[in-house]
Amino acid sequence: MRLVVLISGRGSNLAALLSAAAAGTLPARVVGVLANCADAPGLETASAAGVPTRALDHRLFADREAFDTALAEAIDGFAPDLVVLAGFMRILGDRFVRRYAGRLINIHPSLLPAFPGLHTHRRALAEGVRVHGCTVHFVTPELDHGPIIVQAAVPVLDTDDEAALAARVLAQEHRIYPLAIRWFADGRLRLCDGRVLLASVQSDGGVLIAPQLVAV
Ligand code: NHR
Ligand code: GAR
Repeated sequence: MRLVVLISGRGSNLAALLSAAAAGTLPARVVGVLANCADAPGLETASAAGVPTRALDHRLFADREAFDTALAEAIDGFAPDLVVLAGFMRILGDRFVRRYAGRLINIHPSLLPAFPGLHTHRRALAEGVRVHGCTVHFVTPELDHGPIIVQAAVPVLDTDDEAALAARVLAQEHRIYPLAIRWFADGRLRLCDGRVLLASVQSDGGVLIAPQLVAV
């Protein structure tokens, strides 16, 4: 399983995937890392792990479509089975998303459908929710609305500020992203007619293909 990971910043989710792959708990290989800014710290993490990187500065393109086209060409050069958004901060257009339908996933720092978009931890604190978390989903043209693969929940504490809450959520991101990608690599996970299907092996050795909420 060949993974291409798209980042914009720190790359701690990328690091979690690299260490899971190195530890043998993720049967996949990160074959390329792409960023939309040359100074994304996560590019260093990739290089240190021996993974080829490319930076495509979105500001150098005439419009979103031109950026998306160049990004798709760079991705296809790595011939990935799965494209992984990990803290990638550029909204992708319909054409791009359709090209990778069923093999493009994102991790979002909220319990979707709550708090799509940006500044999720700040908004969760402002709303006073008592439970927050993160979501891995297939990417569809509508931002942060794709079919949900897996979520993790954390409590919101009275003492939390944005940084404390973000750190609690991030620790869960580092667990569920490798998990979801392992399901995909094992051929258990797929998108079918806009629904997430997850296959599970039963105790009698049979395989049950069921909607995700039933199978987990
Ligand atoms: N693209 C599509 N079509 N669908 C999704 O679900 C996507 C996507 C691209 C990225 C990640 C998402 C997140 O997890 C993601 C999901 C960027 C923005 C954003 O507003 C919002 C959500 C996400 C990523 N970006 C601004 C833009 O104009 C730029 C913001 C910035 O640079 O700081 O693209 O949260
Ligand atoms: C993560 O919390 C990720 O869920 C979030 O940005 C952080 C990236 O951290 N993604 C978005 O907000 C996408 N708009 P990382 O670079 O250390 O993985």
